Amino acid sequence: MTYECILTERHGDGANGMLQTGLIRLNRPKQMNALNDQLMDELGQALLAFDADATIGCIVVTGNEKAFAAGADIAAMKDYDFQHTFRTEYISRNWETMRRVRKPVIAAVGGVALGGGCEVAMMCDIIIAADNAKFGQPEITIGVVPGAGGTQRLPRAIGKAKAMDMVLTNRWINAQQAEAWGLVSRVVPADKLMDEAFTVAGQINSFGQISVMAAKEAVNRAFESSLADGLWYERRLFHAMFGTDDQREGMAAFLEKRPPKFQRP
Ligand code: CO8
Repeated sequence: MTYECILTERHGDGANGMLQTGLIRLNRPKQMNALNDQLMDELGQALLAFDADATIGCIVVTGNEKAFAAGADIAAMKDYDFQHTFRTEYISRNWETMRRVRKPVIAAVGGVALGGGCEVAMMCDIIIAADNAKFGQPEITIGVVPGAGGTQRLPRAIGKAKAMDMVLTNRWINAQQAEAWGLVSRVVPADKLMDEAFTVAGQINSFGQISVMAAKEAVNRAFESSLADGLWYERRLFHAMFGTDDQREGMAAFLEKRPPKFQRP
């Protein structure tokens, strides 16, 4: 598959049945990786292709050292009108693809993650930030509001007060604040960003794939359900794990004091 607005590669040699990591690099450097329709289409296709590839365990999405992404492409959308966008879902039809991905997706964020860029990062399961990263929702400054989760995922991540501050005043936060506020899970020096992302992905890849996918599903459920429903769902998934070879192998290996050999494709 040839893409124009993203680059893809596989990371890891896949030796001894080790799962590999799929890397997707947003690649419109002249536009600070502004997210146009083509880029979002390609991102969705690449995500689904890696998700369907049995040799891939995790996906890393990144940009470049200046920009993860500076938001939706303002030049591309400036002349849109409501009737056209509503009818065709132009600009929104391809922003939800990430939700269909069942394997973990890690955002490795260097530079700016603004507007739709911050929203794409928040769609991922884990955000690792370079120490030069900046997060913001500047839509208010160009006469619109966030449109891909900024008003929904941000308050869930950092709470209403801070989310309101960012969305209403165009307050940007740096990597350290983002970590302290709970938006990102790790901050590393910029030149170590990809090493860290691949280390985290490699660690996840070493575990049983079914339990990894089930764990992702269960955590995401916490944002979609009541506590009682979520706890019920988690318990059912926990029970279901006892139908897997990986559960038998994982527990046997622990008791036999040896590394587990989880199922591989
Ligand atoms: N769209 C289009 N082009 C952009 C964007 C963008 N979002 N951001 C930067 N660029 C372009 C600039 O126009 C410029 O192009 P050129 O060289 O041709 O003039 C080039 O990238 C470099 O940008 P700057 O010269 O401005 O570089 P600076 O280092 O001075 O500033 C910034 C970098 C801070 C990133 C600045 O460019 C900026 O503020 N960008 C806009 C940020 C913004 O407002 N983002 C929000 C956009 S709206 C949005 O994301 C809504 C998402 C909703 C999705 C809904 C889907 C359903």
